Amino acid sequence: MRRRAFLASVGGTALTVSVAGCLGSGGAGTVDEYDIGMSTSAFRPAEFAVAPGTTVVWKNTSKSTHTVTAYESSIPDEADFFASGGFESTEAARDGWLKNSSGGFSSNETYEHTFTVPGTYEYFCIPHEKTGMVGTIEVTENATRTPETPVATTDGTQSGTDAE
Ligand SMILES: [Cu+2]
Repeated sequence: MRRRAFLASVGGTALTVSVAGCLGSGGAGTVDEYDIGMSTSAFRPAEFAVAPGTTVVWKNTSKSTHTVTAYESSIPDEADFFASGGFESTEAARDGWLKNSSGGFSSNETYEHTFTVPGTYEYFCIPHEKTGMVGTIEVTENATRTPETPVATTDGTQSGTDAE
């Protein structure tokens, strides 16, 4: 338990403590806000490896509208299908996009999915599939990106702020 009288009497010591705290959070704040960026017509990086249980964050770093849509025939059998917009199949996602651009997300918006089943996942962006906007997620125990090395949240809850 801390005593107010004690804190009030050691202002100099308190300052030292707060500086040490800043250094600590600065070290933790060097991670990026997302794993995979999206340029005008590409996922960057297009190939990304994560350990099982990792939540991958995509961020639209361009001015174009994109989707993240799995090829349901090119993901592990036991894996959950994933697509921005929450569709349950590749066909439903294509339909949704054609009818009202559903599933698309615009500049600076993010989409995330947690990968639990090891294997190879192929996905694409519906409006830019023809120009080669496809990507691969490899879920393997050997990946350096793990649930223990989380990216910063993009909703402002991260305490440290890095320079751009
Ligand atoms: Cu796209």
